[in-house]
Amino acid sequence: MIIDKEQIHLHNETLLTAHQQRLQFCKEQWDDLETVIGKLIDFQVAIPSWALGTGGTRFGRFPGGGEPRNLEEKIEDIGLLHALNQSSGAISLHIPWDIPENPAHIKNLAAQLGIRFDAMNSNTFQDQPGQPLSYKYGSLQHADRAVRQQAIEHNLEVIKYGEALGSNSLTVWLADGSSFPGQLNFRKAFQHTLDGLKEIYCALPDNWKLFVEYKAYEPNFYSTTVGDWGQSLLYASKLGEKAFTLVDLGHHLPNANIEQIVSLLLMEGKLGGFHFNDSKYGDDDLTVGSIKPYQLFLIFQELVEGMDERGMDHARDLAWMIDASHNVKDPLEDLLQSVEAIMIAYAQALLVDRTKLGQAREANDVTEAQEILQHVFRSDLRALVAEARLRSGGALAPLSWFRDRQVRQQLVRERGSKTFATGL
Ligand SMILES: [Mn+2]
Repeated sequence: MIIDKEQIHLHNETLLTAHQQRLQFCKEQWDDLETVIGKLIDFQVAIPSWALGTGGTRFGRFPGGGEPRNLEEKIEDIGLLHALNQSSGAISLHIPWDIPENPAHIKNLAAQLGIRFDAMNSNTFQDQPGQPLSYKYGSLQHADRAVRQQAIEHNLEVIKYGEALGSNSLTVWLADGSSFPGQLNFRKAFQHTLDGLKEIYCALPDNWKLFVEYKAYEPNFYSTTVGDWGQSLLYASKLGEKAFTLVDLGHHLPNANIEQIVSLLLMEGKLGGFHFNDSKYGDDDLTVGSIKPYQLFLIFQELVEGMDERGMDHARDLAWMIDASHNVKDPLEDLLQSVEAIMIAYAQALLVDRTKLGQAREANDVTEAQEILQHVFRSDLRALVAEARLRSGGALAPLSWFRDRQVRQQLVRERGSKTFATGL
């Protein structure tokens, strides 16, 4: 389904007066909004191919119909999101779920929709049909060299697919670990994993990055071989300058101070990528900003401050991606909400008065520091995000557009009500 730009234009016209009033209100409160709007226009968040279908748990999955049946339809869905919000101009693929049979055709289709290929993702957390050896007891950490070799070769294959599509990074998330005390020699598991990552790292093309993603627990429940940012940083530091830590919001133990983690990783030049989602209990994969929007803002405030400190380009120097798998919402509606939440938090972070915050910190004025942050957090900046969309050719109200035009119903008619997208 391709969106007609004229339809978006007509939709925007009906909302324009109200939008301009809200924008004017922002302009009266804040200085230098043109810079902020320019940065919002540049900022793009990649959508993973596996978030386009309804997620599930081990207890069940309840697909909503009209899910993309193949890679082409996944790209079309992201094209639809991007046409509406102009901030979803990248796709992150997963191998083997998204093996491109004809890379040139796939590349061309994505280019037509203004979509580039973000990080490639390997999968050694499941056994695939016909796979000779099992990952039941891990992949790169495995006691058996042959299993480790199979996992390494899979990652090399993922790099090849990525090269064919124009991606320039590989994200490795390992489910490796142990579920019971005594199961694993921690040092051996680490060393095997490091050796495997070294072989993968050596096969990276010159302009590629390797992201080492960590996760505290699940599917293993006693130890995880890349379990936290310290372990990830250890691997990334030993691997070399093309290796970075990737932070996924949902991959921490409850109440972890993620804003402090990103601040220190940026200080070390080792933060490479970021996965957005939200959670109440663990890796819940909920809509970004649906549970802890203040935490999201605090993280963005550290991201922006830390990137500026190093002279980094907000839009290009980190890999931004949504990593969610919601069970009960329309995936496309959920992604529109997630991108909106990210853009709002980013806009808020851009408007923090850092000079005043610095002065408050120097004076140990804790109350004032809180006031400075919460003043921005409690300001309604949705009109700024909408203005960035409007100037880029997107819709003023993407979710309303999606519902009013009955996009999901159209997709169900095109694809059927019993479709299953590959994913989690
Ligand atoms: Mn992730």
